[in-house]
Amino acid sequence: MDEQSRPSSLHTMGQQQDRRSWAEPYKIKVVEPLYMTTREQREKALAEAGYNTFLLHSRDVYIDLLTDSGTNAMSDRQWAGMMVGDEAYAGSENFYHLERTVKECYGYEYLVPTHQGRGAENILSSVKITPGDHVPGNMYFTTTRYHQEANGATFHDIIVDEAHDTSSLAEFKGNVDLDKLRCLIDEVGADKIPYVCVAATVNMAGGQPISMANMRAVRELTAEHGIAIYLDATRAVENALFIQEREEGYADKPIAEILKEFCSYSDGATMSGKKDPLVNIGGWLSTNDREVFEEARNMVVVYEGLHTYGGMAGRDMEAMAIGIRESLDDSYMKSRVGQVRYLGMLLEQWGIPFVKPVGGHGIFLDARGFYPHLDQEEFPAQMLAAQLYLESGVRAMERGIVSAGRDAVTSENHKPRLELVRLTIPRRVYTQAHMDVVAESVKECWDHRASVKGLEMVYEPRYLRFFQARFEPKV
Ligand code: PM9
Repeated sequence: MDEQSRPSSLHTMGQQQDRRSWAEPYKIKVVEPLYMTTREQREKALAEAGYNTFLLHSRDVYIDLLTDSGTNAMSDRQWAGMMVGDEAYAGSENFYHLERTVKECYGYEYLVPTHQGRGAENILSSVKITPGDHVPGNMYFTTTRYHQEANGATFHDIIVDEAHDTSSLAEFKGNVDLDKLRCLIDEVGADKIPYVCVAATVNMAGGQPISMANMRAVRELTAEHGIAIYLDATRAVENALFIQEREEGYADKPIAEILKEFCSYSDGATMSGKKDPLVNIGGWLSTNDREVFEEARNMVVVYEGLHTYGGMAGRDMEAMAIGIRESLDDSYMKSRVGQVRYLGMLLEQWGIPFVKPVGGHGIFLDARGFYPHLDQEEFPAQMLAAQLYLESGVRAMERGIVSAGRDAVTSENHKPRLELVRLTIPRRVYTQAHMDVVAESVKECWDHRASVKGLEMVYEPRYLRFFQARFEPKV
């Protein structure tokens, strides 16, 4: 129903009640059952999983907020698209559809498909980085930094200081600090910086957006030095909503237009299709640089698959092409972020500490606020995620010292200021009632916070340890 044909009472309600402003612009056609467990079952499951929520069986989880990655519900249009999958080894029709869609929606000239985002990161890092290089970014992301370091670069965090402060209400906490970038260029020289890695709605900062003005300024500064910008466009459409809401001059522009302008300040992008593009698997690397493209297209056949599928089935590429268009619908994006804000609003009323302002894809609980009596090396966020599961069967993810890993040179633990637990909201999957249950479950943990003890890490994998590390409770 469009605004004109809405009954006036509903229309008025729409103006007055927050809830109306983000009601889902879709209805449910297919459902999947959820399973409840007893506390006894959860205690056993958690112990077997070594207190790591990544190691739980999904059958033992009630509401799964581990990640918004690949957990999206596809639309009827996308499922219909799956039926026209062209599974030819070479030259799949669906690849050309995806290529056209990325060009039209994101504006990049060349596309290299990959099995998911880290496949694109691997290729970009190998193509662009020479050992001894430096890659600045607006906060690290786990897989992104891994590939940069594995290719011999040093990562430098150049995000604004507010990003590390859970209570700062700055509207664009994902912004690049231009002075930090300038200092790095002066210190190491522009020829040692193959590209600046700019992420939209910065995941590890709590899904915090970067402004158009800042992106433009980064472009101007790097252009002076001939440095390229590669965007982590994984959640760039979510970022566009924040620009529309908060930045002067964008209130009347559609998200699609904002996205295109935003991307125009970069030379290319890596994409995890499992987020914004509303699919369950897939990714891509795009670029406007013909040389980078040629090299990447050559590498993709070694690591991913032929350059017209890159590890995806034809049907997956079709679903992604359709999903990208759906993600650009303004009413969808408002409901998506609106649901995250609704959960934040519930937690706020009980004074539960989390990263403010609420970001795009989840609520990031501040584990230091829950457990001030725990040292960071007792893994407070890991423990909070475990406690939440124990209380309620809700699964969340640690985003603190465990995720941050160790320094590539000294092997010391990175000790991020942010010690967070992420309640990540899958797209189009859960209802408002689920958010109510989640909020009440977090409240239970909040009420019982004083008696909680820390964890000890008893198994630590070498790479991206948060996925598989095991812990035991301290006695
Ligand atoms: N993000 C997430 O849950 C899934 C894996 S890490 C726990 O947030 C960004 C900003 C991401 C991201 C994945 C990737 C990698 C790149 N950039 O998972 O390889 O948030 O498709 O993408 C996850 P893939």
